[in-house]
Amino acid sequence: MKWEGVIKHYRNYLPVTEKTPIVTLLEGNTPLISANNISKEFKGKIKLYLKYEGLNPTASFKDRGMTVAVSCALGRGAKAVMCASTGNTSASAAAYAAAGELKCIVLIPKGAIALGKLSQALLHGAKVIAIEGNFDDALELAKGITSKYPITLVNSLNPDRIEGQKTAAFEICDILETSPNYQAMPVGNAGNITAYWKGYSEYKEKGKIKNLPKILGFQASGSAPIVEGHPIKNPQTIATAIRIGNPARWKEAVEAAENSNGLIEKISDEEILTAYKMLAKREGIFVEPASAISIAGIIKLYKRGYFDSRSSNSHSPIKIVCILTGHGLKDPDIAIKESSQPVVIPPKEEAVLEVAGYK
Ligand code: AN7
Repeated sequence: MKWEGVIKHYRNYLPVTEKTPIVTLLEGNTPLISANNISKEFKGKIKLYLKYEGLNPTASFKDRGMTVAVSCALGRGAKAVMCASTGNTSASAAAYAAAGELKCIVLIPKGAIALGKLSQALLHGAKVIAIEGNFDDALELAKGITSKYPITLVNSLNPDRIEGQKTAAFEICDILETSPNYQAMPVGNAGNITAYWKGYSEYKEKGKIKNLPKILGFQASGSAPIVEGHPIKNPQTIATAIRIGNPARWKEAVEAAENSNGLIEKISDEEILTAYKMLAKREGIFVEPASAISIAGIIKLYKRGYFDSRSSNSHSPIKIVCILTGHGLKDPDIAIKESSQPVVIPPKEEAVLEVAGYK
């Protein structure tokens, strides 16, 4: 079947009418990949799937929400959109605004967004404004300005963003022909966890799935307001995408974890980087550090015995889907920093063979 983007595919579930002008870059329909090599670590207990959202048009999951947010904004006569961003939202907003011929203004924390994301927002022609502050400061500004001026806020506080992003949950169920037992994902501003939970819940209501997955959300240790139970003034983590100290959808994130009988946990930068390299080296999948937290989280819970009691009454492995939210090329600096550098040699066969281990 011809893929025409998430709005056309799931339009009965989305807040669009015949009149809504659809701005799409044919986002969605991302692969659900079996992590056959990493699954070996779990000794048959877990079957791990990876939802590779880095393969969306701007290389993150934000595109699902942005197609709906920008289309609906345009339908309501908007001329401009604004967001605060740790990077991916700004890249996506800039691209969809360009496609929809809207003005786009993005507020980013100065010096704290990955190179790939900045290059996208700039090249797509957004007005990129760096704030001498963090994401939370930028979001406060964006909320204030969009409440006073005719500019549509396209952060995930905008319900259209959540509507679009819930389509990833539909895709997972459509492909598996059931729901997974668990779903693991990073939590930053907490829009995406809200969206997935809404998606699964709607599919259950419609009778498309029988059971709801348990939702496992992960925050970086230095930026874990939900886990700590209070906002973090100066959040820190190498996973800049989720360097957020006061999530806008905090309450909804807690509800998703509690109502699904899942949890929200914190993971150290070291564990994130280990999983980041493991995904690249063992599965051939390149993600940005924030996305690797899903795998790091599952490994941590597995080692702790979290899944032990949960599969005792079944012989088949438990199905876990990890959401890989953004592509590795978004943050090339960290990839290079975490790798050994190329060996420099004279252009001689002997020298190549020696370095390659054939001599
Ligand atoms: C790769 O771009 O908040 O919990 O401004 O880029 O829905 O915020 C990005 C968040 C996970 C967390 N993974 O999702 C932004 C921004 C990646 C991300 C998250 C983000 P939410």
